[in-house]
Amino acid sequence: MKKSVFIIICSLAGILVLSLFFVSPKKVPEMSVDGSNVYMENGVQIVAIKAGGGYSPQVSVAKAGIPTKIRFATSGSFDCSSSVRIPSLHISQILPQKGKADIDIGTPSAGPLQGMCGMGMYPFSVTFQ
Ligand SMILES: [Cu+2]
Repeated sequence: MKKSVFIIICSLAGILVLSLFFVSPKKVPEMSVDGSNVYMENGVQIVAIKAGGGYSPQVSVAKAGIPTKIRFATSGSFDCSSSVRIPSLHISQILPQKGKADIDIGTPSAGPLQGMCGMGMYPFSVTFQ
């Protein structure tokens, strides 16, 4: 009797450990190639990206040739994704821990724009076309 209880507990623990191993990490990068996070506001194109534990969507597609701002939304983000860098535009900005911050990127020409967190650990990109 005691032995079978022990076996059951052990196998439950085993299943738990295995399921954690298979289910937990590895976030699939969220992509938004349909432009659903891109909209116009007073003649300015807004690319909305959430920051916190990385950037979401990690890949966005927007239109080239119009004045554009990237609007970062944070909600209690204390990790380094609240420090944004866009090296090709010499942009380096600390986002508020909670709220929204616009980064004006001017009028982008066609091509990809790469950004990342302060440490270069979390990437994001906006492809202008
Ligand atoms: Cu980082």
